[in-house]
Amino acid sequence: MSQKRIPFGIMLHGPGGHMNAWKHPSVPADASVNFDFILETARRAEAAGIAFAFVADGLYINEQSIPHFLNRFEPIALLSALTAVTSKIGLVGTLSTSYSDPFTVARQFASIDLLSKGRAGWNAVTSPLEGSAKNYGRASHPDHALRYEIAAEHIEIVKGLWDSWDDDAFLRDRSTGQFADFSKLHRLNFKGKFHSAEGPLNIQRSPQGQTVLFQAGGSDAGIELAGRHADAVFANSASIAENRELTSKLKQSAVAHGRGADAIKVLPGIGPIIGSTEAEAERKYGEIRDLVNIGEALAYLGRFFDHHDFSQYDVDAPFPELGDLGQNNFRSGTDRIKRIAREKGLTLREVALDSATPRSEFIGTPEQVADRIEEWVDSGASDGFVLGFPVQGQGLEDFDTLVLPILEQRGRHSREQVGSTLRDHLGLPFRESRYALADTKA
Ligand code: FMN
Repeated sequence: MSQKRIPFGIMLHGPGGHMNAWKHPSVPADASVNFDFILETARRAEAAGIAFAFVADGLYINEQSIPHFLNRFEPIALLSALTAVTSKIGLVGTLSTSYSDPFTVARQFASIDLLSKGRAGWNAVTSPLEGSAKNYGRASHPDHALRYEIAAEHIEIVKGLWDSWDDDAFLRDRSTGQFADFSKLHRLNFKGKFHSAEGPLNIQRSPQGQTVLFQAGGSDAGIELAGRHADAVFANSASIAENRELTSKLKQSAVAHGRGADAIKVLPGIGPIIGSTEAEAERKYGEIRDLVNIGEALAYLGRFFDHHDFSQYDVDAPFPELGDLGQNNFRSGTDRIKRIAREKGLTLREVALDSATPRSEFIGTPEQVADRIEEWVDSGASDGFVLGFPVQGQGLEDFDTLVLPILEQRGRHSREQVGSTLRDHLGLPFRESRYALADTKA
């Protein structure tokens, strides 16, 4: 067994990943807009040696949305607040390529990167919810393939703009009066199908070279985009076998794009539930499962299918035949839900309840959870994890006090961060500018 350190991130999702986490006594009911609670979580994670905090996002809500999604912080604003009151933990935020402008996105993340001294990450998502179009005055939501085409172009522009200035371009030499060396300025002059930007960007490169690029989306188009551009992938964690396959495809995609297999870190989201005995872990799982009733679980399931109304079907009949429904939303997720329902012959009730409170492989005693974590990494199913505790308060407390000490003992974790930038924390090298690389090759 290799003894490599395993990087962890933590979701900052208010009360937790479970749809009704806000009802759990270990979190404040208003956690999604309670900055004191979010800060306490981020600081505790920072002290525990967690590599980054991760803020997810969405651009459309309605009465069927997850309750704490109805009232939550915009990621850039939240990360900006956290830059000043944290000093080590990476800060990753979600921002949609379908509903943003590359020049603005490049500025926003370059600023957070500089404010945090090189700790920023951008989770580039394509936005699965069709209603988003209505909030941005668009006639329609672009379809899945088009969203990925837009994303590829968008990211290319952002990365290009991030290299506008060489690392040593700003001389600020008072003796000569020269502020910047304009021979070290690069105009991108990008004219694309969806976006264009001349450049340069009005901010310097980051202490880590460029903001770490995360991608979340596991369809073939998502894997292709990640292989081309992503430093890290936030993946679903359905099973070790499924993740081993996804990880291998992502690494192959990186290699096909002329990058190393290690250039992309695959980090599935997991929600450990830990008890001092298996029975206690089961009791905690049961408590969380009981936070949701069948009507709420049907609405939760519906969100993956663009808020499809599952209450119209008999819940105790086999999972309904849905045709192409879901293809234009969380495609990789909806494909999996349909496949598992078919393979296991599940009823709609079973699918909805499983989806609202998934039975992950990470429920058990501290030793069992630590073993499972090592097993995933050592068998090539992941490079690390994003901790998305079903309920944040209890989840982080148990992981920090019960699981991390075991991983520390086994040499797989340390409370000391590696280096100072997010790239350092994740074992990614400083990102050289494309112009510096071209000079090296010339
Ligand atoms: N979309 C968002 O708008 N906000 C998010 O925070 C977000 N997080 C995601 C996390 C994971 C693990 C996955 C798999 C997807 C996430 N997405 C999010 C949606 C994706 O960006 C994408 O739009 C959707 O999954 C469809 O692409 P796919 O079929 O390639 O998975």
